[in-house]
Amino acid sequence: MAGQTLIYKILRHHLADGNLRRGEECRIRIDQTLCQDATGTMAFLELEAMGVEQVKTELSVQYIDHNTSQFGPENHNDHLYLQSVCAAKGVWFSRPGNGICHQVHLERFGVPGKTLLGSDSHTPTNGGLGMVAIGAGGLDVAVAMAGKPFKMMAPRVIGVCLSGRLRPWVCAKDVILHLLSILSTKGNVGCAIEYFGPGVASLTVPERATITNMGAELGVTTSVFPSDDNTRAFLEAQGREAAWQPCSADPDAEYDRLIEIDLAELKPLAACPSSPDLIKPVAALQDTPVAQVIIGSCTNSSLKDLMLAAEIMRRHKVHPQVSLAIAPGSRQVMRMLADNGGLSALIGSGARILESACGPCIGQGMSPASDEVTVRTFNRNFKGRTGTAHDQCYLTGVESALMAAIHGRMVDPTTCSIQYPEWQMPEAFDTDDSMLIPPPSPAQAQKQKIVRKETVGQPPQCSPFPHELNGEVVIRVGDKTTTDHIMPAGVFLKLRSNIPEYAKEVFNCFNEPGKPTFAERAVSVREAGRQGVIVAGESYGQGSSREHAAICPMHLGVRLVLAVSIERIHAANLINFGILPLLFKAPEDLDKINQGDTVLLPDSPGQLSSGPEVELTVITADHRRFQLSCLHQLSEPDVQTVLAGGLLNLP
Ligand code: MIC
Ligand code: SF4
Repeated sequence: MAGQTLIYKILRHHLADGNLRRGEECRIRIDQTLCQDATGTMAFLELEAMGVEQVKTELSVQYIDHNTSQFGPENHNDHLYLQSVCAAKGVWFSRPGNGICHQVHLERFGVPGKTLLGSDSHTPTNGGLGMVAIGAGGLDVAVAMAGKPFKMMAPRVIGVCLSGRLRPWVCAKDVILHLLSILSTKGNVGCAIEYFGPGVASLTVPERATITNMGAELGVTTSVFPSDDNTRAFLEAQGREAAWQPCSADPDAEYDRLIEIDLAELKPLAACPSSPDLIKPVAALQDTPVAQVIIGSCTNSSLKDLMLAAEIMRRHKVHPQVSLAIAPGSRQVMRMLADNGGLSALIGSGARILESACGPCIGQGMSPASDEVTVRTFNRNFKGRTGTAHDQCYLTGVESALMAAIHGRMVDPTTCSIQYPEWQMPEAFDTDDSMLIPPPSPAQAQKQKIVRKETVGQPPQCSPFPHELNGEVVIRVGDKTTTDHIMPAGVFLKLRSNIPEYAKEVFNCFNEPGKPTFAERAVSVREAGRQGVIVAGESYGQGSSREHAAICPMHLGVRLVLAVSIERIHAANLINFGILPLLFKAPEDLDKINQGDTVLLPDSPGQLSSGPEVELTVITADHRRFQLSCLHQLSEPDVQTVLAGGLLNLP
């Protein structure tokens, strides 16, 4: 029998139900959960609706890192709700200013060999520590906090064998951008990535975390590195040596697909506008004028990243045509940078220092000028995510971003004459946890009053799925439609706990001036007693885990999404909120359906329960009628969830 992959070793250890056979459904025990505020408010409202008194995980943490700009009372109202509900339910609370959830979790909580479920798609960042860390919708995380196992498909494992060592000026970000150039952002549903090989030992934990972080862009379920001496060194320096345990795949582990990467052969790369898989060497972009550079986000804002920035900017000034902004990933990073003089070097160079939070990564300020190039060390560059409709956003590692900040144009960093500053992991990080509030004793928790200001809404409600669906196509969208396109963040992020208001913005990037908006069209379909239908191409629902991309369409009466393919987290969110995800049996049928067409699904309980095939009738706007064969990938419990109108309607 072949040896085991690390992912399967960890999954086997956590198996609660089902078989660990690739492609089959299983349920795994979740040791830790994390939530961030933009998804956490809804997750906790759902947890309350489920009647859970105290969370049942080993550890659950709520971070405030996304909605920290606080224009108007909404964000702070959410923070107060979250702080109080965490105290009532037994959850750690990371206060605003303490940093980005994934970075802080890596520093203070992640444990090799454990499972982590987070209501954020970049939760696999902690795979850099040897965890099976998975992103999910808020409701799935609430269910895990309630102590129930997480339902997932046992993944196909892509083994990535690393050899060699990165050359100076080539960085961990280039590893994952290279992988994105091979695997792209679509077609990887049901896969997971495991890194192994002699090159692993040359990468520090923060570098590994950069790589696992952007596995989210590939659409894989999780990405994992082994836990080795570097992991131990990192945990020791965090004062958490007791959390270390070694874990790795068996030497003869078999992978479903093998990719080999010689780190020494990689070049500095960039993801070009407007998808993380449009990869070019920075050399091919040489001399492209750049107006803005931002270093930060959960991908590239560790102490290692920012010390590199500080060491280089100590001897350089920001180009007069460039605005350089820096958002340290955590308070720990910010403080160590301040104490060792790095912050002063950055300020001296002309950099603008931002809060330790997601900030510009989620469109909270720093939107670039129209059509000007912004170079960011982030993980997503979907059109408009910067807050500027006509943005030109490139994603690179810190090295290439700094070159752009100094020269005002793209420069391949391997061609520069600057000495590459080597970084040594500190023997001890600053481990002041005073911004982390631990859960009180259960007795104290019982006395905790939950603060519920007027803008903190209600958990969503949905009626059972209609026996005979009489739908109308409210929109038809193309390939790679992301959850940012479905439910914009940026200035609308503050509406996350107010579904009726937020729902007005569904698909707002496709609204045309003078014509009814998506929300208005959906509401007229709903008022006519019919159900809304969304038709989409490949890889629908890429990107963010925001369950609002299901909840808000559901609020507007959408009950069916018909697509060529649907990404994992979004498909789960649709089911959780009573929307039926169906796939075209023949992808070319996509071209036969248009906005305004009628879609009939007779006998939904019978059709959904009798196998994967579903027959629809389509009546086009010009009265042509035809049958359309579709497929569903729902398990029997999923079918029951959709028919009940979502998970919250089930006992
Ligand atoms: C993102 O990077 O898109 C976010 C904002 O972190 C999301 C979560 C959200 O929409 O609140 C994610 O990655 O899941
Ligand atoms: Fe925050 Fe950006 Fe990371 Fe999402 S990708 S968690 S918005 S820093």
